[in-house]
Amino acid sequence: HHQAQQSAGIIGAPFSRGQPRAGVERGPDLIRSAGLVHRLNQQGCAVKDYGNLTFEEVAGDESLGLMRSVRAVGSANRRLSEAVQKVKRDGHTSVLLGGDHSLAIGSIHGHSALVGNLSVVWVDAHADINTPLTTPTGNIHGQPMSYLLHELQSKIPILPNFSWIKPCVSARDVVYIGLRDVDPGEHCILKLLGVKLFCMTEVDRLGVARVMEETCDYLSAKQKKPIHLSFDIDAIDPSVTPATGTPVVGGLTYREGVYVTEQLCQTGLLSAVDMVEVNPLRAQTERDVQSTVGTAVDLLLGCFGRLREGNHPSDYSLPEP
Ligand code: HAR
Ligand code: MN
Ligand code: MN
Ligand code: MN
Repeated sequence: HHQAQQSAGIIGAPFSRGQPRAGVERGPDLIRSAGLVHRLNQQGCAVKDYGNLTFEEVAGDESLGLMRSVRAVGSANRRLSEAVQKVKRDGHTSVLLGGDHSLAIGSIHGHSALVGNLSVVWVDAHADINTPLTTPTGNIHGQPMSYLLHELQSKIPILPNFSWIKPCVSARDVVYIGLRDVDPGEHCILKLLGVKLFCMTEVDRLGVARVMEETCDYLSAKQKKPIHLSFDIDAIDPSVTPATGTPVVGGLTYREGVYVTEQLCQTGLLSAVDMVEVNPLRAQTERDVQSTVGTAVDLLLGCFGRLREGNHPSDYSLPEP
């Protein structure tokens, strides 16, 4: 059950315009400072760090009804999509360090542009599937899935800097894990499209082992598509990962989160990962920041083959006396 090591191509996206709270743009550098690259190398994973994207100020980005920073989100994601395509072209598993979850638009778009049809595993307290017309907040980090799904295209209005986005994911290829704060419009969409989901009720009922067994069975039933894991740190319980913009009580434990990443890694299909919504300015204490960032790193290590039973290189030779 040991997977061949995959290399990681890291992209930092210090971007926060998909939501109103400052600080989430510090995510990429914080996660790197916690030793991500070194620890991936230590576990035998080759890493290329592509550095941080830079995002120019977008002039005249006035609100469109409730929707804020539409042009900035559109152009940042266009950049990100290009960057993910480059990482995939170079043969790496793409690792997006966010930034807010609106970045999933460019990350999934770019991933799909290079590998074709893919599966999406969305681990989040929230469904992030509001359309610009159902959003109760106008925050685009609550909407990325709506732009990506083929089935929702007739519900999406024309938006500035969004015309490059081509829907690239089918509802049947999506699995949600960890949901516990879903808006009425989102719930209607999820039921209408019959999206596979394991909300916290299902995690309670089945346990995480069965949730992951069913997730992997569901995704490999038809054909084995590359998997895009979009991990919002707020999926984990805020007692563990409090440094995030919209914490919701009653989340996944640290162990459940790590188990999700271990099992997805073992499929051998994991092709891109997003780690988003780490916001140090939302923490009360430095310890809260460390707990949140440390958990984000451990989840990423799990994606690249770290096992809690321990690991050793395949060429390890026991020292002889
Ligand atoms: N559903 C709400 C909205 O659309 C809040 C969702 C945003 N929070 C997130 N996304 N962190 O996962 O605005
Ligand atoms: Mn083993
Ligand atoms: Mn969330
Ligand atoms: Mn999210």
